[in-house]
Amino acid sequence: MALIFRTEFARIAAWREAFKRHMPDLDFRAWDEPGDVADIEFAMVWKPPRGVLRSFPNLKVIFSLGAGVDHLFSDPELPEGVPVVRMIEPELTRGMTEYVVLHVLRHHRRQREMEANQRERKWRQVITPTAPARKVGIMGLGELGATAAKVLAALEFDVAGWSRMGKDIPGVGSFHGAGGLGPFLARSEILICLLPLTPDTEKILNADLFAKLPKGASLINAARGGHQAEEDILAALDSGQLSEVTLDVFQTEPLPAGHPFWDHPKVTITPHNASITDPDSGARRVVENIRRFRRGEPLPNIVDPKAGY
Ligand code: NDP
Ligand code: OXD
Repeated sequence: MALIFRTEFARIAAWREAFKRHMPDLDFRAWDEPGDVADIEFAMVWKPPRGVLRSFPNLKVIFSLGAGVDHLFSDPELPEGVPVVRMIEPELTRGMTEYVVLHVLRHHRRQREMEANQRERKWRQVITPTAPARKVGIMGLGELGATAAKVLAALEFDVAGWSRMGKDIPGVGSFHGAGGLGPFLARSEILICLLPLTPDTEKILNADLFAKLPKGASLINAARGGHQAEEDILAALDSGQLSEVTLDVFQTEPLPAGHPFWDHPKVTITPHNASITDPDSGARRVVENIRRFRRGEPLPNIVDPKAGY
């Protein structure tokens, strides 16, 4: 029984160690040393090159190294009938909650302005509303969005979310579907995107959507670069429709050196590290699933290929 592993990050040693700890008899193979591909039953991958997963004839389960699976479903040669299990593990969720809370608080308290004032030695008190008077909107109320929403609600922000189906989360308003989007946007002063990237959500963060937000709203996108029309973000910042944006993800990653986002005074950039799967907790989760699979039990978090998330 072999598991082939692929990451873009230089943490392969940590993953190898973690799998050894949690399942000592697992034959862990790095992507560039696959050995006899007939042995490979499991793949745990991030952005595998197109078509390669199809070349493992006995592949039983594909585990996504990330919560998002667009990196797999964009492969037209993804082997049919092999279940794709997405990553849900507590440290990934925790990391995203930290990111969202950090940047919501920065936007809420207008921290960018304070830092700009400090650079110019300006003593200027900026008065901001209280948390209950601040309306925060989260697009996507799944594993990550719902957890962040609950923590923001515990800080007493006025939080609502938008999803495909309505949700019942104490202290969090719920909007859903195409009909719910307009009213949800109309109340969102700080908008957070935690949607999966699917054909329905591609370029959803565009000029039409920004026009439906209150003037001067701000945006945090920690989901995918494919959600954002980057020219429209720049235009909305220039017009004042958006007051600031925090972006963890981009249409092209790494963000090209000449991109106008880099030195835009109203843009905060992070390098797609809002949250990264933790090797110990991620390997533990995959090993639990391999054991379930061996016992013939159903696996949690199998992606519906039709929905794409
Ligand atoms: P989930 O699948 O748990 O949640 C997705 C949410 O989006 C659900 O609430 C779903 O609605 C909603 N949704 C999906 N499609 C639509 C649509 N067309 N209209 C309205 N709502 C929609 O995903 P996670 O919370 O685990 O992760 C979200 C995304 O975050 C990932 O797909 C990934 O791209 C990104 N991510 C980014 C990271 C980073 O470091 N930047 C780290 C980890 C993840 P419903 O509940 O009704 O089905
Ligand atoms: C993920 C990511 O999808 O890190 O988990 O982007």
